[in-house]
Amino acid sequence: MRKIVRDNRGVVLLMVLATIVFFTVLVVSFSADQGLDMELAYNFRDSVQAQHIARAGIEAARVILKEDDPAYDSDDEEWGSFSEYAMGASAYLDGPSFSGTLADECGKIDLNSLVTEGEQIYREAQLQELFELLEIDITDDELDELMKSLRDWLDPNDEPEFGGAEDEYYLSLDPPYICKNGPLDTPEEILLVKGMKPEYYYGTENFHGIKDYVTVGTGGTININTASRTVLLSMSRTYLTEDVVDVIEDGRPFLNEQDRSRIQGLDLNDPADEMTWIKKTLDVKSNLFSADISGSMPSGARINIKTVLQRFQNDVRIVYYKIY
Ligand SMILES: [Ca+2]
Ligand SMILES: [Ca+2]
Repeated sequence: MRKIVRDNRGVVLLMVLATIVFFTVLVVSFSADQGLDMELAYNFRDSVQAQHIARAGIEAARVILKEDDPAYDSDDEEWGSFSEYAMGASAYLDGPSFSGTLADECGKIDLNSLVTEGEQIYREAQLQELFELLEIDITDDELDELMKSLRDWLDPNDEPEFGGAEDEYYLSLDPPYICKNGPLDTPEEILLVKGMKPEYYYGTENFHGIKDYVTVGTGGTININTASRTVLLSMSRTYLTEDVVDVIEDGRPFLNEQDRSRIQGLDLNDPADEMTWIKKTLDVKSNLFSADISGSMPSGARINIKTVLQRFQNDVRIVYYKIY
């Protein structure tokens, strides 16, 4: 009997110990959970704040563009030094900050203009010349088929050109998708087109891709003040030669259309059809800008926002918005 009682005591002691261990584990894991919850809450709070800071940067970009002189656009204007402005503005925020760039999209080639009525031969030649200037590793036949497929992708009809592609081709893919039959919404959409390889867009260690030279939504005009040397050269082998592009780069900014007559070696009165196209395409102003801005908190939380801003009459609209 005594032995049994002693055994019971042992069992009770074990039960008490087990209970204490159980509650200790519970309390420790509860407070660890609470700590994790708090950390998650702080992270969430900081990322929301970082997002608002980035958004404030976008608003600052909109105001700068609203106040800009729309008669001509050149990066010697205030919008061209947005990154310095962001640094200065952030100094007042005491901790949080935003940084980024505001760039002109009209210095690039609008991919959608490939199907612009009456301009197709010049647009196609320009895009092909771009591939050539960048020394992208693609054969002439592959490039020719890519141009046809891109035209089919953009044009509203469903009849493929020889070497091109419409629904029948895209629906046979895994996963299948339908042909756009309309303008691209973003330049990256070109990656869906038959024959377009990622390396042509993003580049490799051996050549630059077309990414930094193409856009969508500008309507096709090219701003002589902001276009890169490559984009200017791609416009015309005959008229926009290395020498003429030198003159353009040295003569910036061009303040209005008449001002373009300062470009020695480029006779805008030449009656050739190609010159008529150049005269119409080579502009001194822009209507589309991209703002790539990140907001940061002292904790390290960081949110990036990419927007495309369209200047229309007296307003600046956000036409594309991506958080990444
Ligand atoms: Ca301006
Ligand atoms: Ca089509």
